Amino acid sequence: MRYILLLFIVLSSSIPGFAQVIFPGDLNNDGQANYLDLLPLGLAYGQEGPPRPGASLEWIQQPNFPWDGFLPVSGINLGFVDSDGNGFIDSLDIDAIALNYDSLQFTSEPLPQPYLLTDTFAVEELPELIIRFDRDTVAIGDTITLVLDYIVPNPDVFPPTAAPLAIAFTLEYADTLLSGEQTIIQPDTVPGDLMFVAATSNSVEFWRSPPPGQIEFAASGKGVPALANSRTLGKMLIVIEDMILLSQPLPLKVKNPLLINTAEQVIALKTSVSPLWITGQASEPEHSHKVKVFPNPTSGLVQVQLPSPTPLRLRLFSIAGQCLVQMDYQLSDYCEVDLSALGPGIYFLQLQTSEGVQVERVVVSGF
Ligand SMILES: [Ca+2]
Ligand SMILES: [Ca+2]
Repeated sequence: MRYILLLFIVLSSSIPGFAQVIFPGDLNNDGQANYLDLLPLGLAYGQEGPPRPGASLEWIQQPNFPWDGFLPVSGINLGFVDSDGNGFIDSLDIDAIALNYDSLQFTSEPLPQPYLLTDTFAVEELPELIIRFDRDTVAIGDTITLVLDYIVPNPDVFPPTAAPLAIAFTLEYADTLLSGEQTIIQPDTVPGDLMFVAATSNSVEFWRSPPPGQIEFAASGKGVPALANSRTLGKMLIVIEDMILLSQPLPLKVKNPLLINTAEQVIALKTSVSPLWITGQASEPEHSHKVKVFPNPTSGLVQVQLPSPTPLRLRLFSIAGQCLVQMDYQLSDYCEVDLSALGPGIYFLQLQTSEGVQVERVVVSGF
């Protein structure tokens, strides 16, 4: 039995590609299905090879039938890129990325070659990715738009054989600033020459997704240099959660930016967030939810009217902060406080309900 097993191992390692397995969605065979798997798809778009009999999109180990072609720098066999196994590399192969997003596997062999400095296509005027807010003043709860602007200052520096093809980056943010769950990504699908993979903490199909605080984005031409000129890649609609953070530089950063050309060379990319500072705008108080206190000034009785019955704690403080009166109501939308025993002066009426705490300045006038 032991000899048979040994023979099997020798055989399997002696046939090139036999030991390779494919997990659909991990197009670069680096062990994880994610936004970076769009890049090999863009590079190899339109190529054909042997289909994989019995292939499915399920995240299970499936036998790979290596193709003759490899990506020029990473060395990825094109068989991995045909993730649905139909023998064509096209937009349909994105489905496996979405279905299996963030899934991990540990059988990658061989791993893709990393992009090294020698693989860089050097230009003086670097392309730039600008994450641009559509305004500079916001309030809590506002939905604001982040525009993803891609700028090529001088398109002439790129020959057609080495022009920009695909971009990938992650956007990291303080999850107290905005709600990842409410973030909507709208890639620019017109004129349709770009493919996209974009993921927020809840936007990817099924249950797998990036963690909160991270948005992952990739855009690629379909085998042609769709990023040779400036263009808008898309928009992100975000809901502002916290304004306290907006009094400092925005806790929003572009991480791991990657721009590659049609020869799979890396092109250095500048990134920025604009404007870097955003001013918080005080929201108007919602009067309908407010407690009304009247008359004010008063010479004695103060009436308190609430918008709806609620548990209420009423406390009256002197200007020195001493609590003079405390009254608790289980459920009330109206009460009265007699201040006639107090001397003329300024007092603070603190009203605590299930909606929050409101403090009213009350003036007691002389008789
Ligand atoms: Ca991958
Ligand atoms: Ca395919």
